[in-house]
Amino acid sequence: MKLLKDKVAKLSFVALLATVTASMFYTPTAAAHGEKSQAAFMRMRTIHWFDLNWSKEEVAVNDTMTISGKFFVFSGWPETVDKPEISFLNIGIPGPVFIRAGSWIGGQLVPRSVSLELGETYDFKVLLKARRPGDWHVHTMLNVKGGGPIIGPGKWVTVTGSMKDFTNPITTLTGETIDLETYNLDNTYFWHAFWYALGLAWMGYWMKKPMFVPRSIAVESGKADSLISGTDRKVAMGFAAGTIAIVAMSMSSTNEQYPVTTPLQAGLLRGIKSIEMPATSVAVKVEDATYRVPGRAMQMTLTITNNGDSAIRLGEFNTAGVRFMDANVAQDETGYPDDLLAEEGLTVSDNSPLAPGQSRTVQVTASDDAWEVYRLADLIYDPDSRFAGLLFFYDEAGKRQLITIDAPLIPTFI
Ligand SMILES: [Cu+2]
Repeated sequence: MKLLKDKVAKLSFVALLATVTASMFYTPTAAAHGEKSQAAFMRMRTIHWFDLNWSKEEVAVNDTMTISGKFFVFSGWPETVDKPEISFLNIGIPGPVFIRAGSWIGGQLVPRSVSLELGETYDFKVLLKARRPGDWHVHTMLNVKGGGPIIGPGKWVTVTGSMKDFTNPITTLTGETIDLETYNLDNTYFWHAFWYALGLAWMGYWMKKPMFVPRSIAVESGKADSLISGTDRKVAMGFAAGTIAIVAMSMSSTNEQYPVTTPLQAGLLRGIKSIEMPATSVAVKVEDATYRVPGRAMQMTLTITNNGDSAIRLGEFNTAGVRFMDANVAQDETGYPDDLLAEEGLTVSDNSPLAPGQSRTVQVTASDDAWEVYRLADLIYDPDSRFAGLLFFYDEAGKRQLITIDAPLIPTFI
């Protein structure tokens, strides 16, 4: 019986070990990092990222790359997300695998939060400097105070080299060049170790003598005063005076060593310049929009009117970072993330050139597995079944027009 028990115990231990080991080596590669789980209507009705460009797909430690593009702040912003009056242009990476060497909106450096306006379009650029080797899914993102993170499309970028080579030099206004990667670390370590040691010394002084039972008895029998001797008082005074002296002296020596210091720079940046979007000559009316549940496509009936002087065709529908394209009209040349790019995902019942002055009602189907993979199909769970997106029309000269659409999106069931 005992033998059997031992065997069972041994086997379960082996099984446990195997499970732990297996789980240690199981690293699924997630292609999205957070955005999939967010409400679909929220992703479709907040920030529209477009014209994104990642300058590199592979970068060595210490080298830089840029992510640039534009974002449109949707006018029909959801009620449950605070308006982007206090927002921060962030980058979605697992820790500082890159450092953000700079970020700009409308040509202005934006190290602080900014104020954005509904209905405006902004251009942005983020300069990243590679720090940790690996394959990283790099997202643009916007943090909205009172709203949360609004995650843009992510693209895989490979960093090569060795992290120990990473440096982050800056030249201060006092003319000194320092490496922010290691600057002041020794000093931080020294002072924390010093004060920690002093705390231990104080405890050590008292711990030399018996600590608990004899002292408890002494206190209970009314002889508490006998526990603290004259020497003890001197040592206590020594610690107290010494601490104050060290604080005062080190404070003044620090002021001597760093005579020019400024407070932390903070505060909202207002007046961020948006892009003047060219006037559009296409009018689009969404007659209805549906999506089948389950399914991986949405259908729209659009009435398109061309008020311009050149014939136009619909090239792209973009919602929540997923780009549905009609390959006959427009192709992506930016290396847009594969999982978000439906190169032939857009079908238009009649996508022949729409002549100036003409109007046409067409059936448009946006179809791709991204609709399911990125859980836009999960709109069925959302409390507001409305969508929004961008339509890109191209005229004969290849000139592009951007139209935003927004309408209820009604599910159909089988
Ligand atoms: Cu990701």
